[in-house]
Amino acid sequence: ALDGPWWANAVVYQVYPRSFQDSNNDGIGDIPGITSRLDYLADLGVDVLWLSPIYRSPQDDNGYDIADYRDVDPMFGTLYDLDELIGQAHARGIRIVMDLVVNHTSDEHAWFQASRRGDPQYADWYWWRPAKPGHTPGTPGAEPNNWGSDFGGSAWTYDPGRGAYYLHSFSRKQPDLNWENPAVRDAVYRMMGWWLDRGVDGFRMDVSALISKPVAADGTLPDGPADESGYCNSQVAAADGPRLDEFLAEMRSRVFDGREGFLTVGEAPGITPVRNRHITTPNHGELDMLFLFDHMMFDERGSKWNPLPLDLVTLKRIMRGYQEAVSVEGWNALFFNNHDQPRVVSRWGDVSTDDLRVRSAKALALVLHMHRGTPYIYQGEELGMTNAGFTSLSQYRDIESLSLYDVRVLEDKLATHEQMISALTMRSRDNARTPMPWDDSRYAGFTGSGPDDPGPWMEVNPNKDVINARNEQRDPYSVLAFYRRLIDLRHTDPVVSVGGWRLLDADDKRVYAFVRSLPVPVPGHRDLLVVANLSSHTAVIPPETAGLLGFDQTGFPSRSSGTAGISVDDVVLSTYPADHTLASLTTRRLEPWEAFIYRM
Ligand code: TEU
Ligand code: CA
Repeated sequence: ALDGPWWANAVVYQVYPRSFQDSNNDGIGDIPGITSRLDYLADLGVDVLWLSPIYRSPQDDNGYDIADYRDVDPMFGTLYDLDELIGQAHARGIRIVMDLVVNHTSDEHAWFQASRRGDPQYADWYWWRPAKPGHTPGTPGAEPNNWGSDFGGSAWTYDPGRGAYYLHSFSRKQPDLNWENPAVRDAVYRMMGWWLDRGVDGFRMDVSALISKPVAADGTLPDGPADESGYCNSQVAAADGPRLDEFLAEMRSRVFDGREGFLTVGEAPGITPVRNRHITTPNHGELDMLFLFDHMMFDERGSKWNPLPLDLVTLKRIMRGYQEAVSVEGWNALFFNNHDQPRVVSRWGDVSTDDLRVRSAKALALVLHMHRGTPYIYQGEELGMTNAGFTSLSQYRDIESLSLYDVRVLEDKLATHEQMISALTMRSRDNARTPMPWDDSRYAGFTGSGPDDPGPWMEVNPNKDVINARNEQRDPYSVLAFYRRLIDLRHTDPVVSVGGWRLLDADDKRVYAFVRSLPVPVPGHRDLLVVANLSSHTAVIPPETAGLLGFDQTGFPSRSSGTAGISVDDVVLSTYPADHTLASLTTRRLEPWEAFIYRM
């Protein structure tokens, strides 16, 4: 009952290299900077470090556009710097997982250059298609189908030299690779093996759900249902294509056979929980776990640019779907944050006062980390970092934010300037990309502030005087200290790592509660009850949960199992002092953002 894969009690930490630590004061984070902060990560207790892309790249999409898979971008350092990082991480017992961006390359990659020229060896490595019959190539409406790029506009760009369109699910500098071509797959697998031989421990596979496209028998790619932009986002049109399982299984056997101790996690918007179970069931030999996105896309109307407030009942329903689909086979990756999402404490927490920010950051962390699955922490989340607070377009750097502003405000007139600025404030990816605040100095210890230093590539969050690593390292009640406790609990308590999960009081609008328990009783391991008031109001512990705490149906402690016998030692962790939570357990009343783990 206590067996699980090694990653069941592991916690992964994602580093966005550009914004983590600058070592040479050019304003951009780099690999030696990450190495210099490994002790911070070891102290936090994380087991795996996932690095967003550091490969050679024109940086059109901050490195998610790769021009050479076997080299490091000079902006981030050298291959030898990376060897040093891998060695130093391993010396601290931390594994390194690299980002693997192989749905597309940069248009500056040698493969695309050769393909564009029509070089016979590479001609078929990308998705080249003719204009729609009866249309003049390169004119509006002549695109091969109605697929839209995630960054706005058509997913097709006409190349006059080659006389055809190429597909790009993201920017026109990110052409999609043609996975139907076995030579493409072979090149990818050999590159992956090269990195594993160099010492990396696995891969996070970018948009892994997109690699198999729905090709018709005549070679065309079919139209999909159009959204408010008039296009069908290619992430919708091409999600979970017909050969996905085949490609992933081939990759597994070609790259990983005979290797051990590695981790594969796929980014999978468009994959359902049931398909997640199939892909992550070990004997299907595909991927270890996936990032699903339903819980990142329900608090919006039409698109992420029309955000809605948190509806907790819906969030619970989605999370329950994820959990129940893999209760017997398969696994989950757990996350509320990454480099593409706004900060969760600004999104679903309460940042109106610092006290509420701290409590809501802890409550959200507690809920996430107590699910069954492998938790991912995105840099700065462990400090309770908030959104960037930008108010002007000139503060943004992200290609998505800037190009969607143009499309929605200037071209399609779907939003006014004010509406889009306010949408960006809530949803821009740059909210997660401000430099890591290490201390309260001018640039937060991220980069130099000497007279000749250029300063950071993106503004430091203005609240760095309050929210920074040094402050939180000194404070035993900080968000950072709380994350340390959560990680420690996963390392030491098998109920957390391999226990089952059961939702309580699904319809309660404020309280998120569930039970974790081992499938068969094991002496010394008691069930854990997780109760969290995810609201800024007081809340009543709802009936099903109260029943487990020994309240009878009239709401009073029943004589047999009442809360009378419980002690502070049964409160494993709480966002309030343990004796306060003990009192809450007897009154059935929860403070705003009061969240705790109770050993039953
Ligand atoms: O993101 C793909 C993805 O799922 C997008 O929908 C992403 O969530 C969206 O841009 C947010 O609005 C991956 C990377 O994580 C992202 O940084 C890259 O820009 C993208 O792929 C292309 O490589
Ligand atoms: Ca640098």
